[in-house]
Amino acid sequence: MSGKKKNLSGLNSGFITDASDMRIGVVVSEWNGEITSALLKGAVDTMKSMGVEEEKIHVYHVPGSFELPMGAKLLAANLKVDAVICLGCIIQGETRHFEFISNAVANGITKVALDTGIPVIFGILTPGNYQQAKDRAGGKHGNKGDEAGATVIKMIKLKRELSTNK
Ligand code: DLZ
Repeated sequence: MSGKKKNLSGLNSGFITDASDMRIGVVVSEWNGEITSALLKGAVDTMKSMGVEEEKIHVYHVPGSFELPMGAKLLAANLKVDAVICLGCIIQGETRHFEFISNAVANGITKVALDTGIPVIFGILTPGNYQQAKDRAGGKHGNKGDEAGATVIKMIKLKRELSTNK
């Protein structure tokens, strides 16, 4: 995860849609909170810059990344959201069960999206160490939160386009 192609920000350039009526849930892991707070700021700033209204962004926290799929499912079931963003940070060098947690989270998020039919965005860093996490949470490699914020709007737009063509 390095180099020019891997800069995570700037993905919304040239993309235009009306996002003012989009309702978006955000689930944030408390583990590695300094990093996940920066991801949250990136996601919210990007969504607002693309037209999402602040009061339509619903932010909830869970203890760790392992709880993100369940958090996403609870938001999807209980809030009238168009999509959910999951934000977390699992650091390989500091997490003994790195593979287990990362795979469980990726599979869980995929399952929630397919089961509920609403987009659930994977905004989770899986760096080798803490510095690599900082580099991708508002540092020299951009902010994966920005990427998640732009992705959620693109997926809602896609879903709406295909729904109206039925
Ligand atoms: C237990 C654990 C560890 C070791 N590392 C991380 C991590 O790097 N990032 C993260 O988001 N969560 C971690 N957790 C917590 C688990 O995700 C989970 O919250 C607990 O195992 C309780 O289910």
